[in-house]
Amino acid sequence: MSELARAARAVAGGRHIAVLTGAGVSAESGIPTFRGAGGLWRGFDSASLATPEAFAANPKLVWEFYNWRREIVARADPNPAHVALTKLAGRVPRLSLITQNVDRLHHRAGSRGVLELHGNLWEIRCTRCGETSDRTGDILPPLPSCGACGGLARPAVVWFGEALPDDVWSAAQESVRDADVLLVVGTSAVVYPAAALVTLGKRAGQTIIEVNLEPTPVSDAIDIGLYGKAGELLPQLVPSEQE
Ligand code: BV8
Repeated sequence: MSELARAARAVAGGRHIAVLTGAGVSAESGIPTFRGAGGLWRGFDSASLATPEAFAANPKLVWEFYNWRREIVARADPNPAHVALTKLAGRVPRLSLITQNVDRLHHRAGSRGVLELHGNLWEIRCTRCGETSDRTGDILPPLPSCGACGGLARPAVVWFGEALPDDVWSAAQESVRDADVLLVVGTSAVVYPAAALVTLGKRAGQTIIEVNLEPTPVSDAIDIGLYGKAGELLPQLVPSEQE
């Protein structure tokens, strides 16, 4: 039986599918990934701009980086990988979608209850009073200010060195602990604690399926590896209505 057939069989028979996605699931929507060729912006490594220190040192530059990403995401559409996960949620008893992405393309594809480990690009948060506001689709000024107190606002994402939102992180661990299948899609699995969800799944004895262009540091822990584009592979894992 091919790896693809094994994976489709595991998914169709799953009681609770946990899915962990990374930037690779949005690549076919034209969103640059964090690492690899797309990971550079004006010669800056994306990760070096995604830190509180970079923002404190040069908020204007960091906002230029995030406004550039907001513009790209605003013009992008969910791709067949996002749509397949939305469909899959309706074809299995339970699906938990956990993402490292901040583009909300899963939401735009119709996924519900998405656990955003690293926040999102559309909301901004005041660095003074903490007020968070949804600025989806807005073109922001070079240094956005808080609507409530006028303080400097920041992107409502989790930067390197910052803790993940407690409630989201606990819910993600809970979902993986309970799942019997873990689908790891389009992540280089180098960012923690998100990548630790794979080890958690392994310990829980579930079937782990990796969908990526290439193997990653968690590839030894998985049971089935599907290497190719998520937009082409994920639709083949969705059980038909009859199944
Ligand atoms: C924390 C939001 C503690 C911002 C992001 C040393 C060892 C281990 C860990 C650490 C360490 N030093 C520091 C750390 C911790 C650090 C970390 O993990 N660093 C790594 C880089 C070494 N982690 C943190 O700082 C985290 N916080 O630890 O806090 C703490 C606790 C209490 C109190 C205070 C502090 C916070 C991490 C969150 C950082 N924020 N994003 C923003 O987006 O601007 S992470 C960033 O990387 C993105 O969210 C991205 O999603 C994420 C992971 O990257 P991927 O999604 O995997 O994307 P990537 O480009 O890497 O890979 C794409 C993959 O897709 C590739 O594999 C490619 O082959 C594949 N692909 C491409 N195209 C396709 C495809 N696959 C299929 N189909 C395709 N078409």
